[in-house]
Amino acid sequence: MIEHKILFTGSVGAGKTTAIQAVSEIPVICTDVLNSDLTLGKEATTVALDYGEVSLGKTERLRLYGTPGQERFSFMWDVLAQGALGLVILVDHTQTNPLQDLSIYLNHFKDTIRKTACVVVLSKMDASRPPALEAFTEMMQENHMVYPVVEADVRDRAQVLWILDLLLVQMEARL
Ligand SMILES: Nc1nc2c(ncn2[C@@H]2O[C@H](COP(=O)(O)OP(=O)(O)O)[C@@H](O)[C@H]2O)c(=O)[nH]1
Ligand SMILES: [Mg+2]
Repeated sequence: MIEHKILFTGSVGAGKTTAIQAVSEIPVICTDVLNSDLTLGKEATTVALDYGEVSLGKTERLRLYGTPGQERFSFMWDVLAQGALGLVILVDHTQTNPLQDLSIYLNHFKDTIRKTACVVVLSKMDASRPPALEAFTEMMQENHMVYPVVEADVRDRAQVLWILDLLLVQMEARL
């Protein structure tokens, strides 16, 4: 069995836990606790990590890790990024400045991104205005990062599998 480690990151509420739960074949190990920060408007939030698994055929398995969203837990981001072969950056497009949210993760994970595969996913599009997709691709280009920027509903298993496929295609192209 060949295993690949995939990391899901992005701000609080962007859909990391939801995405992993949508595809995982094992019960997702989830370390959400009651949120002490009421300004985030969420009852539970991920303080350490999420973990799930999905197999692809009989020979490959993806180990899916979700990072804690809040920047004050960013020491965990580096620990989790070790050995990752692909990074999914989730951007909650209902937020006031999704571009700025993306830049936090592009900056923090820039070394990982250059070494691995990456997909930027704009989430919660059903509840949001239409995206300025060019602005996102421009930001990636300014950082010399040529990776897909897509819209997806990560509650939908098929769409999360599609995101993983976008990563795998890049990983294969590198081999
Ligand atoms: N309306 C809408 N809600 C979504 C979508 N994706 C995720 N959610 C909801 O957003 C909430 C936060 O998601 P969660 O996975 O906990 O975010 P995390 O903090 O990144 O782990 C959950 O209640 C999800 O059901 C979406 O595409 N549209
Ligand atoms: Mg979470």
